[in-house]
Amino acid sequence: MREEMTSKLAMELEDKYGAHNYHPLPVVLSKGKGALVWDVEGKEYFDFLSAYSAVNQGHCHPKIINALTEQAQTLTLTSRAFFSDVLGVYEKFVTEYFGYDKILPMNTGAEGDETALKLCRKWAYLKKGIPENQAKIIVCENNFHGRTITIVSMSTDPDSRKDFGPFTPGFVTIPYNDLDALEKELEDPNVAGFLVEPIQGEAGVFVPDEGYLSKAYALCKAKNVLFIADEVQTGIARTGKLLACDHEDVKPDILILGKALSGGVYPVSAVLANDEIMMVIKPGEHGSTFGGNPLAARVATAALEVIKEENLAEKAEKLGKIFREEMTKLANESNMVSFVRGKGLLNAIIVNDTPDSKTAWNICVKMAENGVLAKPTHGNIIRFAPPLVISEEQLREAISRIRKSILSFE
Ligand code: IF1
Repeated sequence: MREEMTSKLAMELEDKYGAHNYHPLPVVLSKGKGALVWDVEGKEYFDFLSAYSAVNQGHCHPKIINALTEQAQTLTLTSRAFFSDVLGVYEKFVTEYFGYDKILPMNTGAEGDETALKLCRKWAYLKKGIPENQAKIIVCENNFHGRTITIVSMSTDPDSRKDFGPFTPGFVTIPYNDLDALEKELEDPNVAGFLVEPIQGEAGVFVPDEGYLSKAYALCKAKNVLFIADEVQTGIARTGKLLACDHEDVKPDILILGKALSGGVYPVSAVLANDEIMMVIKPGEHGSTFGGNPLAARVATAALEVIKEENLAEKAEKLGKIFREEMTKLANESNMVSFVRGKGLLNAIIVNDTPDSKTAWNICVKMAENGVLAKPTHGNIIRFAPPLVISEEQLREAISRIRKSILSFE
């Protein structure tokens, strides 16, 4: 007989039997629908994290769930040792959707970044003529691209790196949003690529200056260096355009997608590029057991159709403006909030306290009590990223709860 599940029991089980690689808010979720989630005791919350922008289409979107359940009863995994009747159809759909010749399908965002790094290096040796093992890839300080050893080798966050060495060589770090620093590093003929988040999510929703992406792209093109955009978090309509790069009409040489590519229903990631880059990888040189599986292909297709059918990019643009207006009013009223920043429905408030203070955490605990879920990113920054399907009425209700929570600390 299964013991009656309670929040308390669920937390005890995770504490006893699970690795302690997270410090979750004390909330135990058991149901999700659209912009709403419910805990074990039935308390309702607005989800303002969306699993870090993986649930842009809303929790358990019926169209995506139907695609999942239908395919799950037909064929889930073949490996790439064989063809399937679903993968090619998906590959055509997604390459036309984003405007590239080809896709290399993977599963997690980190695998997408790793794939992009391998693609960039191989292109450097076979096409740019950089001497073998000399390729360098430029990355930005405070980047977040995942948790693998090579990816944390690019990180400047001590917590991501400590005691995980030795690290992968071949990365050059420059300040984010600094074109002079980029131009200087691009003088090195062995630079193969520039990997960048169009908005730095984990770092605290750092939106670069207008024109940064397009000027960075131009500097890379002038030096035959690949512009690689990690849109795992900013992509799929989150920032008010299909891709954050679209705000500046930048078309990355290599595009990395993940998270909401599946609407949060299944791990699906993708690397997109044109033939002169993608075709440097030959059979047997890269892949994964689950990469491009029929379930992922059907789920991702449905997830991308939902984005267009429900105009979620336009919604994110419109509702994001309302959110930032209201948070700016709050910042003017309360000395708890310094300011708000973001694009579309990827926003963050900067709490007026030191990064090592517990204030942001305590605000998030109070917001949870008031029915809004969010989590601090670094120290005193709280990221707000609701599912893009949230209605204006729901958004305004959540904003009033956020206000109430923050003003209760005055
Ligand atoms: C965690 C952060 C966000 C990403 C970008 C690649 C990946 C991510 C721009 C890797 C993943 C996730 C990882 C998750 C929490 C979350 C996160 F706080 F870790 F940094 F969103 F900001 N590129 N971000 O944001 O994708 O392998 O996870 O599928 O590790 O706790 P993944």
